[in-house]
Amino acid sequence: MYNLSQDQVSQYNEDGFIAPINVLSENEAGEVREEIERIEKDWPDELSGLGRNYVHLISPVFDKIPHNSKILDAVESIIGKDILVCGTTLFIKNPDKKGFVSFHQDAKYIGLEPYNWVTGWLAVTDANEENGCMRMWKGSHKEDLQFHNQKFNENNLLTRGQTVENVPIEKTSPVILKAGQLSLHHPKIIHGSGLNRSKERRIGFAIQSYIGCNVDQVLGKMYVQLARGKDTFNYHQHVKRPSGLMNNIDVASRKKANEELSKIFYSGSKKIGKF
Ligand SMILES: O=C(O)CCC(=O)C(=O)O
Repeated sequence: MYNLSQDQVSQYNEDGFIAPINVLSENEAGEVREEIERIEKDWPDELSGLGRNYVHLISPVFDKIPHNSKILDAVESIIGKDILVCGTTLFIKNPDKKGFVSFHQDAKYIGLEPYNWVTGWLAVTDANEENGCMRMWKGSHKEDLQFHNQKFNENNLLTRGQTVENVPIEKTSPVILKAGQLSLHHPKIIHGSGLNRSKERRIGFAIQSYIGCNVDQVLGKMYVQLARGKDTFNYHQHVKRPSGLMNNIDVASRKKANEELSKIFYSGSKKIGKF
């Protein structure tokens, strides 16, 4: 059992995140990277734009991640034993690009209520200050949701370029992870990440998010899988786990899931971004 200790749960409640949690070996993380690069090579458009979402529905290698029992043990310590996976997203920063993630709170536009949910971020490559690891503003999850400026800026990896302005960088903590390690963060914590100044890709596999089965989607429709326990509320559409890499049926259901997700992301917005 890899449940969090009492101290770790207290730390999560106090800071709004917990890291590092050892999940995959370096080799296993390397296999995930290979799978990403195989898909990029053989199906060049598949993981770009909106296609960076719900990737666990098209590849058994990706599918294994949100169902990993070490992650689920830790998640159970935070949201309880009935756990649904309602999304995955690849956050890739290539060294020759200027990608960044503005400071934001996940709960602002995602429509998941109540906040009995947690986001996992698995480092597929090392993540450090040089290559633009996430930075968390400890304790900011204890405040209400903040105003977000919707900037739709070119290199921002967020859907609307949603930004909490004037975050004091010196009060934020870098989440430094080795490939295969995970962080877990709270729906309301203010976090973001800067440029990749290294010569290698920085790849994060976000499980956004693990929700308790009591969590509803108030803005649209979500495709979920039962990861542990029971879904006693049955609020969401359940979707099958993939039977192979890029099988037609799986690709079609992921397409539907992404169309619905896009409606949620841009609910109430006049403009649509590229993800
Ligand atoms: O990958 C990043 O740098 C940011 C990801 C993020 O904001 C998230 O997973 O909530």
